[in-house]
Amino acid sequence: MAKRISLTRYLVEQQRVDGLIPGQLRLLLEVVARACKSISHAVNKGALGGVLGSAESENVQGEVQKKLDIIANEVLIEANEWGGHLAGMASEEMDGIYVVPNRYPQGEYLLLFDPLDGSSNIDVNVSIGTIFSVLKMPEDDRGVDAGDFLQKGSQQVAAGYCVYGPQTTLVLTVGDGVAMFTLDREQGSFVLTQEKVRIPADTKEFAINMSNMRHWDEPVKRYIDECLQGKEGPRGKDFNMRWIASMVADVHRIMTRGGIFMYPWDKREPNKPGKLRLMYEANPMAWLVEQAGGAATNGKQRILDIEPTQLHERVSVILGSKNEVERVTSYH
Ligand code: P6P
Repeated sequence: MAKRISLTRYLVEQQRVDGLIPGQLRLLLEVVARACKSISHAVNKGALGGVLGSAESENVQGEVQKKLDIIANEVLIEANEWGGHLAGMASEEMDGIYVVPNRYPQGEYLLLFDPLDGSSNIDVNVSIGTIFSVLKMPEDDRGVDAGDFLQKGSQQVAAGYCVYGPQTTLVLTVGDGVAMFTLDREQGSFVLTQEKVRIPADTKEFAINMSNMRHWDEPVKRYIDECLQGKEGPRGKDFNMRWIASMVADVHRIMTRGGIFMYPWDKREPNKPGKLRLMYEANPMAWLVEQAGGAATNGKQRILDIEPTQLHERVSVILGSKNEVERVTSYH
């Protein structure tokens, strides 16, 4: 069996090779990985850990919080606040930003995360995950505030997710391609299991919540309708559909075998640009997908070029196999 390379060794060697991972960023990524390991253990306990079900509270999005949403958020905050590598954090589960307390040294990075995405799947034992994005504090800065987080996705210095499924897999980019690490529970460490991940440019698999079809805009209806017509239709081939309703799991399938994922704008709430959040869901996933040779747009422009105006702003998401994303975008 090929020699197993740990996450730590991979990051150290990458740091030596291309300097894309300064020491503080390597520390940040290792701390986040350790936090994901703790979250994985909590998730895997399920009913035995008394962690299922609702926390009887709502987050800033007005969504009912699951106990594990809050646990995962606390794990990430507590793991990262003391290390001296961060100036602040932002989370789907917190209204405002979290400034590293004065009793700890301040670092130059900003960490944004959805601590447990897909939490409606927790109680039914379907894969869920953590999504994270890393930005740098603006140079001339005198103290972190919410405005420092409002940077385009193209400014990210690291992005990744950890999917808690049959395996616990950490997927990471620092701008030099995408690597995947599988949690070795016997060693208690993440081990490199794939690098230079590539998404095929074409696919026969689309992921969208079909129950919203009557609310979609015409370009999305046209694209899906053509897929449904199969071999006899304009696409000349049959398509398959998947919808796990856990973005991390749907995106991981696409990172692994291609496909197109869509959560487009729809007429249900016309003032909302989409359901998914730009800063800590769409931006990290868009960078990972592009780093693996795929594409990610909001139907009209590259997601990574969107200038954010609010921490929790939402966006329409079309991402995955490059040729399919370009086709849908051309229909808009
Ligand atoms: P729907 C999970 O709540 C999430 O934010 C994404 O992970 C997922 O892709 C989407 O919402 C599912 O939404 O409307 O199909 O339940």
